[in-house]
Amino acid sequence: METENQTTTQRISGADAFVKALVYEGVDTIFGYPGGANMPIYDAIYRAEGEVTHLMGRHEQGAIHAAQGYARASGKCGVVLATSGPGATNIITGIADAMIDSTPLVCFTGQVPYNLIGTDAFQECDITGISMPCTKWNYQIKDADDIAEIIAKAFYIARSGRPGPVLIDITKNAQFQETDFKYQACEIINSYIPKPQLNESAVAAAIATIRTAEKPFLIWGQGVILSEAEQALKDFLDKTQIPSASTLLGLSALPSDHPTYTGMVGMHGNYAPNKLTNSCDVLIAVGMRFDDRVTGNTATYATQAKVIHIELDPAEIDKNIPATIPVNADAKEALSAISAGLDAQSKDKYASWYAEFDAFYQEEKNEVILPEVAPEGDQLTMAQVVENIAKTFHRDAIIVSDVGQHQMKAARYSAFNKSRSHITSGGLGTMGFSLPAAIGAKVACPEREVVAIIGDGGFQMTLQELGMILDYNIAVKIVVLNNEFLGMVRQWQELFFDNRYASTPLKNPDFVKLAESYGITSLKIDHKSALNDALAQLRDHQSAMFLECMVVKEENVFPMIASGATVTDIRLK
Ligand SMILES: Cc1ncc(C[n+]2csc(CCOP(=O)(O)OP(=O)(O)O)c2C)c(N)n1
Repeated sequence: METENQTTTQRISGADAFVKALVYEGVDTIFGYPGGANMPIYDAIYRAEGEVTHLMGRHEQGAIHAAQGYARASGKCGVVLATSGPGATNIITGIADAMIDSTPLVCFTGQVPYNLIGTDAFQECDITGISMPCTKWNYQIKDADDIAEIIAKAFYIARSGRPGPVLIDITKNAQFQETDFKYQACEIINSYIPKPQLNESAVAAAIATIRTAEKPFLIWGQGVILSEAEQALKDFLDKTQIPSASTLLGLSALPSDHPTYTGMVGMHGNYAPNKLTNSCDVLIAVGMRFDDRVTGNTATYATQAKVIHIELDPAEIDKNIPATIPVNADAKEALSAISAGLDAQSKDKYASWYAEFDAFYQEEKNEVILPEVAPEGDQLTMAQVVENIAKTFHRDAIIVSDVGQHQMKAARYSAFNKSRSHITSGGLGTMGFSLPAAIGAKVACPEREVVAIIGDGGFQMTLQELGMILDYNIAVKIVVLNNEFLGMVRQWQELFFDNRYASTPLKNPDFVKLAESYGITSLKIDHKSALNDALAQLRDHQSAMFLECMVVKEENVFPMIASGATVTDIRLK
């Protein structure tokens, strides 16, 4: 519990009340950007010296992605503060990203004084209206007396149940106005039930179905991480020995070398788990939402299987794939309860079923993995760089990838020992996410190595956040995989638009000089013989370091399920 209650009242300004409320919620770090409509709050943070640390982004989008990285790495609520109008709209991408990836965030925006609302005042914009479809809850505070109660509610809603972003807009008059401050943490809201009760008959049905399964298959998603069900998942798999696979956002919930692990599902996932989704007789889906990047064509997805869908959010059940046995519950509780009703098995029980996975894995290894990680010649491939990052950092770093080909290579070739070690923009696919999110992750986990893996396109979307590294001396390691293309779009142009590379070749600046101009030690390599030494330098460097790797220009990401195709149609080339 991060919250604490206060019994006595104090007469203070709304802005001071804001800071106190944050402290009561256990917030130690906020990311933001100042402006006219949040100046009283900035002044209160300044005066409260040391109570909460504020880190200034160089753009509000950078600030909110940093808050997201902080939340994803730590499991705590990320907090962001922006001014009104353009400051507020600049955080919308991050809010939408946090909503679809279930990231707990409380976003604060300044607003013009209440008496000016509706007058098209300077920097007035209806941010509660704009953010309504992409927040879990939003509210406009117009009176300082509401600050404590609304902030308490905001944190409760953002953190509880399926986490998500909340936006609180505070008018400037409310920031100046005095209020009798008293803090009471929020523990219940009528009509909001964050956690459903485990349904015993659904658990019994799941147990009976898994007992009789001959080819069961378990796919887990980020819900496992969000409900801290990592150990329950591991125990379940250790006991049942059922083959398992992760979604993109579920990566790192289970160590990559777990004996039941068969790889990642999805458009650019591994061959075997994708193919065999359409062969299993029971599909156990845990804390995942059957995203279209996972299912391909839903009409032909796992239609042969009985689907046991364990999911906290009732809206996700039957949304994309009908559940034979819906288990609307917290993943940890459900996995533990189902596991308790099953007998321990050895892997032999499913030997022929595992053999099917092994055969497909061998095919993928020969056709894709080996040629990518050990290519002929001295050119660098993305896979080589990613695989060697995993080795050099002893599978122990937090990997924060951006969006594109390198993201898929980072997911495919990284290896994880600990949960919350893979952070990426999964649902929204936001280019520019990685650099600021890695900064936020490093702030949250200063004891861990954080490596941002970024494409040359995505790097240019938020590279101004190198300024945060300069300002606060944040020791993130940045690896830009430079193919001089918007690679993922180029790949689609090659495959589906007859090689017409419309607006995908990139003319890049001198990234090394640029990073150096922010005081960051930088290195560029273009040969595989230089890779290991460069990565060792990156690992051993005590402060931030930038490494640009010139990689094969027209490399593709395979396997691939073409958009809208069936998972079984996954291609190796
Ligand atoms: C903000 C945003 N704009 C556009 C896209 C569409 N998009 C997806 S991947 C991609 C190319 C990314 O190129 P780069 O960052 O160089 O990475 P690469 O694919 O080459 O690894 C683009 C343009 C996006 N995901 N996000």
